[in-house]
Amino acid sequence: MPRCATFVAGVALFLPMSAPSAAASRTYVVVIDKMKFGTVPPSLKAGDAVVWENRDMFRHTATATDGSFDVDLPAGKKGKTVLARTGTFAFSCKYHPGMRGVLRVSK
Ligand SMILES: [Cu+2]
Repeated sequence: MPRCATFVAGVALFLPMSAPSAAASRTYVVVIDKMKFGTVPPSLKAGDAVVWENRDMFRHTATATDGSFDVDLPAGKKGKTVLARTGTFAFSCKYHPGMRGVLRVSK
């Protein structure tokens, strides 16, 4: 079956790992595919976690501009960032500066 590359490139999966609850922290997956970060979850809260899933054949990183996180992501691997603080965190890949995004973390 043909795969639509354009569609796949933009996909991010939002997968709460536990049952919905106002207080529970959640884990979201941001897929990196075809040299792009997927869509970042829109309503992150302090205490949530982001799992970065690198589906590319290239090594990437998820590196915060302010140094608050720096996740190494070898080809095909995942890495996790726990969002301890509220704020707006720009991030990019060390190796591919055109790959970038922003995490907005609220209370
Ligand atoms: Cu990269």
